[in-house]
Amino acid sequence: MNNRVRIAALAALLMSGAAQAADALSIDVHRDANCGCCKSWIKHLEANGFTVHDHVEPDMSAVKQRLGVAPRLASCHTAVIDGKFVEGHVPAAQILELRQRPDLLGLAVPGMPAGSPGMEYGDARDAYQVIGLTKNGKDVVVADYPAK
Ligand SMILES: [Cu+2]
Repeated sequence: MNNRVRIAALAALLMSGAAQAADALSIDVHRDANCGCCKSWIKHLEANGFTVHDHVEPDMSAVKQRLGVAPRLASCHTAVIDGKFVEGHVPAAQILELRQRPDLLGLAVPGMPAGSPGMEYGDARDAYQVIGLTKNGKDVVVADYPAK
C-alpha cells in the first residue's frame, strides 16, 4: 500500500467510525396517536441525547407481536434500537446498558408504573423493575427502582 492509499483508507475508517457514533443513539418509537405518556417518554429520551424517530401506529398489538414483545411484558409504546425492543417507560440509563448486553433481545417496564420516565406524578414513584428478555426466553431483572 502506498502512502496515499493508506491515508485514504485511514480517513474512510475514521469517517465510518464517526458516522456510527453520530447515529448510535438513534431510536425508533412506535405508539398510538393519542398516547400522551408516550410523548413524555420521547422527551425523556431526547433530553438524554437520543435521536427519536416517532411512528404513529394504527395497531400497537400487531407491532408488539412483530417485534417479539411477550404479552406479559407489554406496556404502551414499543421502541427499537440496534434491532432490540424497548417496551414501555424504560429509563435511558438501561437503554444504554442494553447495548452492552448481547444476551438480551430487549427490555421492558411492563404496565405503566407511576414515577417511571414519562409517567411522573409529582415526586411519587411506584416500585418497578426493568426486565430484560434473554435469548433463551427468560426474564431477568436489569434494574430495580424502589418506591419513594
Ligand atoms: Cu405510557
